[in-house]
Amino acid sequence: VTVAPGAVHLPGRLGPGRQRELLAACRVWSRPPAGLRTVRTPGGVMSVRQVCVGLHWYPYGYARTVVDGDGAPVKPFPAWLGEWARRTAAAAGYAAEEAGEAGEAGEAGAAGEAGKYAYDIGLVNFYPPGARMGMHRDGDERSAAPVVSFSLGDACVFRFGNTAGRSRPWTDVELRSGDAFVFGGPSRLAYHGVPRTRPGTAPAALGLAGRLNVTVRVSGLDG
Ligand code: MD3
Ligand code: FE
Repeated sequence: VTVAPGAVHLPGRLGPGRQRELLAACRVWSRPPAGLRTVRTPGGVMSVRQVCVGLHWYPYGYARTVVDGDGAPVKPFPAWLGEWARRTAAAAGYAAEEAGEAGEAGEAGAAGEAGKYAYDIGLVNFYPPGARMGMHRDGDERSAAPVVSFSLGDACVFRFGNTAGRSRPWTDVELRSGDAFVFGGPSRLAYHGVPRTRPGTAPAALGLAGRLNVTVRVSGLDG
């Protein structure tokens, strides 16, 4: 479902088994060192708690150690998460072959490999009941590759705005456990936020109280 140019909602992208797998990974990533932490921005303390793999996001940049936590090295970004993101981006119409410095379609081997979106960041947001995320845009990545988001647990209201500022017009979309959302092209720098979650709406079998969102991104930084 295309919500705005470049913004594609894929409801039910992850079945129950994949949701359990991703949740299990999030639980491992959340443990110290370099585990779940509270983020302090110049504007105050975020109600969402966060953990990153691959690269650590802090206001407003990326680092290889948890600069606003325990200083430990960030956990490695798993190859499977990059595959999930590439396949999901492809399902939303973003063909991996268009990325990077790939040659003509059909050209020999290297082009296909070099052309893959080199996803290297997993950013996990945990929303306890009552948590929200204010309208913002994500401009710290030096890559135009689409951001892929996976939702787990409680449903939420996701607010997708415009590139001009934090105010209207916007579109509110309900995101549920297992949904994916892909943001690329003209939507990549749009303002967005999560004004509320819906506590108690997580699938009972998942065993998650609250909401988790995993965004998969390309930093554009050298390995
Ligand atoms: C649109 N997370 O981590 S996911 C974030 O549900 C973030 O936790 C929200 O906004 C959440 O930065 C929304 C959807 C999302 C993620 C990244 C985007 C939308 C985006 C980057 C660019 C444009
Ligand atoms: Fe964001």
